[in-house]
Amino acid sequence: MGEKRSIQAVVLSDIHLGTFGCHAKELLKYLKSIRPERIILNGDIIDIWNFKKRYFPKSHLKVLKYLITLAQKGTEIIYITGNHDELLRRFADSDMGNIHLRNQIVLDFGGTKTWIFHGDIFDASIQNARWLANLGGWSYDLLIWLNHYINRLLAVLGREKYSLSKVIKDSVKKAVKYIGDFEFAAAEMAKSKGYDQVICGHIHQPQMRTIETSHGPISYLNSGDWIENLTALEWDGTQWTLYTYPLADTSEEESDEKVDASPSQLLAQLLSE
Ligand SMILES: [Mn+2]
Repeated sequence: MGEKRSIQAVVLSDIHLGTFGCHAKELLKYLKSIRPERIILNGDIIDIWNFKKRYFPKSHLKVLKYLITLAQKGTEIIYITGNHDELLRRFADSDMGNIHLRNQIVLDFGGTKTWIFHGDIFDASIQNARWLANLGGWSYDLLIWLNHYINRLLAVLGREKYSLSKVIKDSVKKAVKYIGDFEFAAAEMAKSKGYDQVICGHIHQPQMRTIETSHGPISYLNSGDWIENLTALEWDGTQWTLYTYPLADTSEEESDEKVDASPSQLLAQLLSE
């Protein structure tokens, strides 16, 4: 690996360590390519919901170990809780060396007062299925393919054709509406509270844009996720950039050894390092 890129801050969210979809190897590669002064983990980093399934490959553990090593070497890490790691919420505001656990935080970036939180607080107010926002292209293709065979079967049975893709298209429309509603809700709330900028995660939709609210314009940023988009927000001291991990470097299959250990064993292993 060549020179590490020095950056002041990086925001990551929705890594979902402990789930099959998490691109931990790619994330570790990315983390090793940068030298950040401060790392902001904006929720759903460790997927504690899925912890009981005992899926925690070595590559996922390596990410945690690497982050802890960075903290020991002086990198400031702010861990903001999300809904998949909400178990940590009751420990919020605790500090362990350079690691700070928070439910939300307000930071200054070049004179811009920035409110950072995960974003699941809007789930109850936005009326749309959460999973729709994560509908990937591959599942659409799969449904078209499936639809083809369903219709062949229906034809054999002498029944009418059925359009699954129509259902999907409507769902995608709903997903797009959900994303728009979420971004607007975050912008509106942040602006009404007097912030100049808001950074969220949660919807797995990377973004950097200005949103017009009833109180004026506000800068809305979202760091995306490490399931589908493999993105991060980087602050170089002057401006924000949305980093996207190069697709060519993505390994599709996980050839990982599974670590078969209970959460408490894993924790003990981590602490003993
Ligand atoms: Mn979330």
